[in-house]
Amino acid sequence: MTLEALTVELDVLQIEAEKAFAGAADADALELARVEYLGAKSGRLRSAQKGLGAVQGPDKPAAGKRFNAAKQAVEAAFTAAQARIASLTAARPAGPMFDRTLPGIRPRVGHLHPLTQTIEELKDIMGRLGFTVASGPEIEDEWHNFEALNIPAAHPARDPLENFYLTTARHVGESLRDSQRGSESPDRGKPLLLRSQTSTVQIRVMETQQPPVRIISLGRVYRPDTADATHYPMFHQIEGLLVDRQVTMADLKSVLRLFASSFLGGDVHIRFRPSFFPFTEPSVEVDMSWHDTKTGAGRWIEMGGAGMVDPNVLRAVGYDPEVFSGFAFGLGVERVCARRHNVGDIREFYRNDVRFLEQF
Ligand code: FA5
Repeated sequence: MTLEALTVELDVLQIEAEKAFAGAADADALELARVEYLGAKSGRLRSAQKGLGAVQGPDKPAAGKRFNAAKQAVEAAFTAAQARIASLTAARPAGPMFDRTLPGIRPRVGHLHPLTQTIEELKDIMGRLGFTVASGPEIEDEWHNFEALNIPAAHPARDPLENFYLTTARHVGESLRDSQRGSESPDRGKPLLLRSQTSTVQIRVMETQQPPVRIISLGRVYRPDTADATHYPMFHQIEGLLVDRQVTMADLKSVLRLFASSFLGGDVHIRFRPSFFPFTEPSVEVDMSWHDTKTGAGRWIEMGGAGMVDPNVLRAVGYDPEVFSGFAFGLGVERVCARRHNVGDIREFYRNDVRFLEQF
């Protein structure tokens, strides 16, 4: 081999090696290039070194010098590429981007709406007093919402302006009362409405069950009331009904007092004010009082209505009022819940503002 031939070979080798190392995109590509140019057994530099041994005579020192220069240049190109790829890898680590030293993001855990919490708690308290939960439909007929509750056709409570009558739906005559009466339903085609009180469930239960009856019913009711701090057009009531032999007003008051102190705390007082409901006689408004935390004064708030089940209602469902008596009550769940949590406006429960709701 001549010095010129070796020089040309080394020139080409150096250029190609520098290009290969500079172009290696990752550690794998760089390793392939290293084996090709710097491989100990069959790398191209190693082959060139063999050619060096074939250069004879006075050219030998110059050939050795040229070989060493090429070797250093190729090794330097490799080292530079190694550093470049190492810095790339440090900036963008392989595998998923996960830094376990970063502070975590606490997952948002939802919880039940305060009204739902209240409903569950009321069921629990009344369950401990021996009342089981009954339910009825929100779309009702006039029999269950009015007539059986001793609210006759001419009664102002039946005014279409006081109720949400449904203009399209009509009774199809499928109620239990209808089936008990035979195939021809007297209610077929009669108007339906969104129930305005949970007292409807009293009737539905008594129609299908003989005394003793001891139930509560919780659910939505609808009235065209203007929304304000204590009213909403859709709200919830808890209805209680106990029918047995020798039930008295004293039983009613005892149950409501136990109920109030369990739910609102021991310092709550209840009072009955004489009132009127067509389905109870005598009837009362139930007020509850507590100490206003701001003024320290006691305040009475109306929570619902109650009374002894009217004999006409007992008769309407086939009970003998000479044998059985009972009490019933109906309280507004929004008002009870607002009282419990010191919320001044029941509309807050329906604004769906998470900042408000997550406090409960
Ligand atoms: C009744 O609905 C009777 N059915 C209660 C009853 C049951 C009496 C059994 C006797 C025997 P009243 O219309 O007063 O009664 O409503 C009862 C409670 O519901 C009220 O005291 C109040 O707490 C709540 N309430 C009434 N209207 C609204 C409304 N628009 N928004 C929120 N709560 C209301």
